[in-house]
Amino acid sequence: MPSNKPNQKPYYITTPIYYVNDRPHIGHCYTTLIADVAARAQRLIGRDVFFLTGTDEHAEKVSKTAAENGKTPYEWATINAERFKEAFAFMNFSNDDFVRTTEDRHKIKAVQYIQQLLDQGDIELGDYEGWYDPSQEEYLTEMVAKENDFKSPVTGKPLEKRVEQNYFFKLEKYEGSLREQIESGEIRVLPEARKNEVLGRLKQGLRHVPVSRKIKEGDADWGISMPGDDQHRIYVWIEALCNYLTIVDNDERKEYWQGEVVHLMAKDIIWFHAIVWPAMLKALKKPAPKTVYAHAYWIAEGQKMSKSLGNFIEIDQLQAYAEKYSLDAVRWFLTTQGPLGANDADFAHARFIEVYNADLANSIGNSTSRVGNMFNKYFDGQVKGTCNGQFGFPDGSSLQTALIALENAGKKADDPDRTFKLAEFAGQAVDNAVCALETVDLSTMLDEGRSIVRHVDEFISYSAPFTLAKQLETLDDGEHALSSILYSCAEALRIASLLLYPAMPEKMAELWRNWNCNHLIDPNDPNSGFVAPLSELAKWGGEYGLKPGQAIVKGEALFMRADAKEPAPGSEQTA
Ligand code: ME8
Repeated sequence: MPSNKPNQKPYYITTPIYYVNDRPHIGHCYTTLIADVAARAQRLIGRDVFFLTGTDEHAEKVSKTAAENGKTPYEWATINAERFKEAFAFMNFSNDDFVRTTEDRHKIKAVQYIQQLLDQGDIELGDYEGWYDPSQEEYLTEMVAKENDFKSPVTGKPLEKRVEQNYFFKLEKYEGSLREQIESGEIRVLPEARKNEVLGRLKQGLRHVPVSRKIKEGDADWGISMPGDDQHRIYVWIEALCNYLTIVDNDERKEYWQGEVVHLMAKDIIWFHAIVWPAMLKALKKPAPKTVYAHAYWIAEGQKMSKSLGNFIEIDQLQAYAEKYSLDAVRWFLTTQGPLGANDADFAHARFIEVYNADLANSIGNSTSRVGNMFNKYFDGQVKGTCNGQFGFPDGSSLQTALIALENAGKKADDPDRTFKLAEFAGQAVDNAVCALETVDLSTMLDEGRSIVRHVDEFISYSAPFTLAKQLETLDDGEHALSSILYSCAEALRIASLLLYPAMPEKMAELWRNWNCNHLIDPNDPNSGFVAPLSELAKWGGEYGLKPGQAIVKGEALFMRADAKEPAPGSEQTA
């Protein structure tokens, strides 16, 4: 049962480590963005977070493309690892580390784990015949190969029948315990549809998996040797999975593996993460990850993205969008419209504009600038008085005054008995958001933030403070009513901004600077830590709430409205 009481254990979130045969694209940025949003949200609720991403370098396809480009594998890996680092810095990811599997800190530990498995008899030498997918560098079972017509299920390229003498990990030994761990929820495979898939495939039985590749003539000198046998290299997948542990398997970071471990990836590689890796961990006598979350795919303008179609959304295109609409708008669109659930999501320009205008320009952007403008116009840019956010009750004189003003202006409220409890509404939204975070349900978390903004919009339309402002002379408590309404709107928006921060750190920090909110240790740095946990920051009128006398600077609108007719940035097409 999810709870809104933050789990106090350290939180360790990872992304796949990406192949460096090529440049990063939207898919790599997406998974890392989701991890970033989750990491920022967990830090916001006050947890000790470690967020790891990085690059997977010892793949055959890396040495092949390096040769095609006239570079050594390491030179080519470095060029692309730098591109990943730059792209991730551009996306404003807050990863605590970036691992390259060519680093000693990874290689040394990975070899130790393989050695331990050899010593224990979990790994043995033997003959192996199977269907190899060279584009994915993995063996497929006979059944999966047949189902896919002996073509790669990911790239459609033909599979190769390979017979090799290899070292194997006895995966089948862990079949029962894996089933138990997944069924009982000790390892949560999310979303639910993926859990059923994994359990279904597990029913077909497990067999041992190769953990090495025999060196062939003409092979590039690339990869880590099997301990005690330099005729074999550690199979890239097995070595890559170890990164999650190698980087925290030391005195300073070891508590992260004892905490809550969350692995994020797309559905293509769930098997390795939900089955092979937990079995290796069991054999290594290490705790299992708590969550294995496999999202679906991005497609582009309705089509699967592929090299042959040349329709991959590259980082340059995301940069062009960010330049035009702001980076946080791109982060927002990808996070809220992406394939976080079981279904693929389409990156379409028309949809981007629709979401940008509806969620950002017309909603959070418009609400904050309206409220800021009213403070400026009516109260010299200062918070006047506080309010408990309740309107329409026997003691809710403010709302009655607003309604009188409305009537004086010749308008009637649709429902004169309507009540508003903004503080309660915002508090409930915060609780719901914290609950949603438990299952990495980031869309719900962000939607709770948006629901507060919508509620404020509704309250503004209902109480019409701009009409009230014109009647101040004729109403006894008009000024008090106006300040109560504006305070309640601003305080609710401030709480909403906390929930929206993980997706839009720069824009929310901009708002906090304009409104002089001291949520961050350094208000000028959207990546600096929070001064207190969310439960304190989000308290209505609490220590971090808006205070009488606090300056509200009008500032520029956070998001300008976008014109749907403008061409998609970074392309010639029109929407
Ligand atoms: O598989 N939509 O690396 P990789 C969404 N090195 N996400 C996508 C995507 C798309 N269209 N395309 C790719 C590897 N991704 C291994 C991983 S981990 C121990 C080793 C994302 O470069 C998604 O996260 O092929 C997917 O799982 C990952 O990129 C695959 O990255």
